[in-house]
Amino acid sequence: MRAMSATRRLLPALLLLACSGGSPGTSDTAGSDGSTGDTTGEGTTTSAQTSTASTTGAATSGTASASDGSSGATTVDPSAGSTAAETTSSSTTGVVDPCDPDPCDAPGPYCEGNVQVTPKVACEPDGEGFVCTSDEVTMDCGELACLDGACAPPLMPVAGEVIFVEMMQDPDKLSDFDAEWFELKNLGPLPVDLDGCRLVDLGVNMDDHVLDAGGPLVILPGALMVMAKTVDPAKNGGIEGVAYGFGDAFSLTNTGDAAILRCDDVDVDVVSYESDGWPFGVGVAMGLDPALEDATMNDLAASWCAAKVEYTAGNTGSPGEPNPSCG
Ligand SMILES: [Ca+2]
Ligand SMILES: [Ca+2]
Ligand SMILES: [Ca+2]
Repeated sequence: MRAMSATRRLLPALLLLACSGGSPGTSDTAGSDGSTGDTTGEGTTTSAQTSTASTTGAATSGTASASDGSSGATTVDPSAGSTAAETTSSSTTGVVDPCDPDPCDAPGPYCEGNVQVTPKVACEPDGEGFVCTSDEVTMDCGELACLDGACAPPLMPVAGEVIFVEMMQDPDKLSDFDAEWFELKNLGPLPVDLDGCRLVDLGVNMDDHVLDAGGPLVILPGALMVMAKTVDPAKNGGIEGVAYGFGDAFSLTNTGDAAILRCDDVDVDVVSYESDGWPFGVGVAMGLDPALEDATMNDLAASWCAAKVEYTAGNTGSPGEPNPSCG
């Protein structure tokens, strides 16, 4: 592995050497300049040293062997050349440029919600001084999450970030093994990835299923996601767009059960319901009142109400659609 890497790294170095003339004398000179490159370009130097069968201790041997023509090739460094060029040009310029060096500091990119904001600051001469003009470029991260100023793969949700908002425990005219489902909502400001999270109960069925979607299972901010026994609308009661089918690995027991979304060993949300006092029934899903969307509020039976609108024959609920108010 190291050898392959070293060979790959060595090729550009050799090409560079060829372009710069490649005589040992040239390499020697560049090599001594390039010793500063060891601190900034340590990876390149290290791998090239390995391929020329030098001993270990890359940084020190790089400097010491600068007189050696072969290792000099590794230290022909574009940064050394550009530094020299800058020095030359600035020393021959007679006019003082108030923007050189650039006195205007641009802060790094940052996040506003799921939007990456990149400040753009420019220096413009103004009389004998200068002004710093600022602008910004924004980019919605979409299905990526804006994290530390960059669009990156979404993380798993933290506690309370994704909650259960609707459940069909006891479908009518359809098998419970085909037509149970529940609906999740992302209450947070960022997309989150549920792949690798687990569906767990409190021991009724000993359910403990790892969500394995074969890739990211992303729920966008403010969005709903339906998971069901099966993604097949012909079996699940005509529900299109089911994001994940959990099959027999997870059940919503009619007589009382718990649904737990556990991510990275954190209980993101728990709903533990009883058959008495909770507003679900045969062919009736229970939906969380949209005014009470909260991981703690949904622990209470009073925060939920029975669905009234039929989504398939004999069954009421709003899978994939916002719940109506319970008021
Ligand atoms: Ca059931
Ligand atoms: Ca809860
Ligand atoms: Ca719904």
